Amino acid sequence: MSLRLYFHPLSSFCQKALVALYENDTPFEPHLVDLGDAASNTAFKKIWPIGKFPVLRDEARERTIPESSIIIEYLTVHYPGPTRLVPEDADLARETRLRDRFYDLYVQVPMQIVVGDRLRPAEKKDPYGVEQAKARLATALGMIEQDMATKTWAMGEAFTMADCAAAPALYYANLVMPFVDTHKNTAAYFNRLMERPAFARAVREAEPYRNLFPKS
Ligand SMILES: N[C@@H](CCC(=O)N[C@@H](CS)C(=O)NCC(=O)O)C(=O)O
Repeated sequence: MSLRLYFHPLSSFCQKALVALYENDTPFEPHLVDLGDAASNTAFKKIWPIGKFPVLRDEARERTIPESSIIIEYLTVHYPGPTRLVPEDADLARETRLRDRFYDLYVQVPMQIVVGDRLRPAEKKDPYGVEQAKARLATALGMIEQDMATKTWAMGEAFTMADCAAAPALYYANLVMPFVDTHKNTAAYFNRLMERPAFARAVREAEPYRNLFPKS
């Protein structure tokens, strides 16, 4: 098998890459990275010293591809399937990338700050950072609520990379700042994402690790 994905099932950015792979039934070898295990951590950092997953390895092309969006771009070019995750049209592709960036930077990243703070030792907490992250997340959710008033998927009728990013971003954002009772368009979009087989599979596969998620 040519493709190997270094990942952890609970990780939101890894779920984003998994949705892309599952969406097109792209065969790959899953390689679970346990950052809590010194040997696994060291081995992974030899592949990508930054130490963040997902990372895709393509043995056939001798390429190592970090960063969830870049992985999806790579799959779209070299392992295309029935769901075209980055549109061919340049303007639509740019719009897709903007929404992908939006979900990564303004939903996932603030969500990670809130969750990351829960894992910090008591004397290293950053309440002001958490406050700022929650404010940014609230702004982003308000914008999504307007954006999703009339659309099925983030780009309209076609499921794209932007939805791969949105699915885990909204899943975890809802645990940090529940929105389903206050943002009806976002909630309806989130329900559609939850029902999308590729994301439903990623959520199901993360279940055995759910107890690792810090609730507070
Ligand atoms: N920009 C990266 C972000 C990846 C990322 O933040 N991954 C998290 C898991 S969701 C991670 O590796 N965390 C471990 C760490 O930061 O040490 C991407 O899009 O792939």
